[in-house]
Amino acid sequence: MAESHPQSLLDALRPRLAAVAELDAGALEAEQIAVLGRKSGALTALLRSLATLPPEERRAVGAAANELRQAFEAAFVARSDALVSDAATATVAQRDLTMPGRRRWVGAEHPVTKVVDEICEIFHGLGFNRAVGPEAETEWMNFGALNFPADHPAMDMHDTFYLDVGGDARPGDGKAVLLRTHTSPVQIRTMMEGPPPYRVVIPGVVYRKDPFDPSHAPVFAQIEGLAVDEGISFVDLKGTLLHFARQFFSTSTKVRFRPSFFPFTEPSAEMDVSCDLCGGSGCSACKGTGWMEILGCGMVHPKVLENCGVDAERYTGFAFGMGPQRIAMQRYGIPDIRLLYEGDMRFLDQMGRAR
Ligand code: 2NL
Repeated sequence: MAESHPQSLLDALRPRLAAVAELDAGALEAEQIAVLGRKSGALTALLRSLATLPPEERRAVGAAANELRQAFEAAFVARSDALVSDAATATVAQRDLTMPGRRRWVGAEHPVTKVVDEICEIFHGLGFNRAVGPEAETEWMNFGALNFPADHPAMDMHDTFYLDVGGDARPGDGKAVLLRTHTSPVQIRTMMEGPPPYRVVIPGVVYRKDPFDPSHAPVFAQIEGLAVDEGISFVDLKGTLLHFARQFFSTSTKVRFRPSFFPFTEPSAEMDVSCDLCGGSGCSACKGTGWMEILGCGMVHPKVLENCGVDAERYTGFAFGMGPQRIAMQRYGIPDIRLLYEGDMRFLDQMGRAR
């Protein structure tokens, strides 16, 4: 019979025990299978065959075989642990400890938030306080009180988001509820609350049925301002807005006023500022004109004052409105308004690095 004697098999395995400590990961796995594998391990087979031995030999060989199995098991575990810790040490050794750390993202103010806060701060320095109000308004608060004629195209269903809040209100009757198309209703509320003087700036979002394209959005930011007191004239409007432009852009910024029309102001104007990129000589930012349009303004229409219970014989005022998103796009060179809505961290990260 070719089957080896149990004792000589034990003698053959002993030297392999000492060699375990030198095996690499692959050889270790092969040796574990060859010695203690459940199906074909040499020692496993020997332990299984103990039952066939004569009793006195079974005891002696059995004790030696079990001792050897425990020794192999311990050696395999020890070698496996050693290989794992060697690998970890090697990884640490490959690390470049002189490499600069990665800066952690700490967030940045959104460019529109920065522009809105800066504008409000400048007007705060002139005695204007911030006011806010609801985004859902009645048609009267958004249009009627502001002297819009009943057939004004802005009141069309195609331009304004009307909300169906039940009841029998219909677009055009003043009672219909809509998403405000400008922040003016907050000024209306301010004036209805009590007598002048008022000096307020109103930042907020407004809604219009516009496409979402590079220069339009159906939800966008606006800032309006209002000053009403005894003896306020167009001179106060010009002086206030010139001061604002020089604070916000630069001390050498020039302004010009062009006649315009709004139902809620008379007279009305658009204010341009000299382009601070080219200094007025003409560039891509100002489309070659040397001027950038930044706001609309005018003297509050007496009808609007009366609609709010303010005595238009005694009080006069000026008002203005601007789009802080357009101003932020001009200032930071942002080519597409949609970038202001996407929350793309790469964009916000660039903004965080901008001044
Ligand atoms: C623009 C023009 C403007 C106003 C807004 C206003 C509000 C009241 C009374 C009178 Cl309650 N006027 N707001 C006045 C002139 C212009 O906005 O181009 N905005 C982006």
